[in-house]
Amino acid sequence: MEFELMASMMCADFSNLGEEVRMLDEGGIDSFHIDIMDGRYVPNFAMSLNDLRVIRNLTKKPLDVHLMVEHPINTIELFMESLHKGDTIYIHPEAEYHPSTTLQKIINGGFIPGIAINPGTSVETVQMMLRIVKKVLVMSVNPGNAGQMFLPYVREKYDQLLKYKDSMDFDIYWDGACSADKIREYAPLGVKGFVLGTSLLFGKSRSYGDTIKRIREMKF
Ligand code: S6P
Ligand code: MG
Repeated sequence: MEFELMASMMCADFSNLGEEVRMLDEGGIDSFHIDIMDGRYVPNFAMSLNDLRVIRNLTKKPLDVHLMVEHPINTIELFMESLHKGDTIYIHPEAEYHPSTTLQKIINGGFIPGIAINPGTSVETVQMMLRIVKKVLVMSVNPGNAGQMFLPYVREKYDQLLKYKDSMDFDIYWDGACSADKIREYAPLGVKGFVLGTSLLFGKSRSYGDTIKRIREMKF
């Protein structure tokens, strides 16, 4: 079974960032998930432009940029200038007056357009955008922090999106409280990728490479 694994870099050890990226890269991670926060759209600051630039220069693998900022249209060019074509940019539709304009800008820049859907946002609210984007990042926790509890009511949203995804041509990604049992359950149903944070990858006694291998072999 094919599925992608992304490392949530806000959970990495920033005192040793170069080594963290190297170990994840060599350990077989598919891409690096970069949580950008502005302290307004979410009540936290995780990573910002300089962190993204450093990581972009440390690896050839794709970056997966999750913008948790108000009105990303105002600053998106700074991010696009710092990325490689083919990297992914997710916006939160609630954070933008005209999310379809911002998504079009992402497409025109040569990046993969995505939306992140908060636990409290319905699929119906973002229905038309499903026709524009290539990726949908389903938040299984409220945005802003790592290490939170899984919110069980989001299961209904995964079920709904799984029904739409083939006819509308987008892939579904999991973000938040991703444990091994969730991958075991949802990868066979068609969820394409999983963001790994403190629940499964970081702060454990196992090496990143060992954890990633075990997840891929479903030996967890
Ligand atoms: C949350 C952020 C996520 C977290 C990730 C952490 O605002 O978008 O990407 O970093 O969910 O994973 P975990 O396993 O600690 O919940
Ligand atoms: Mg995220």
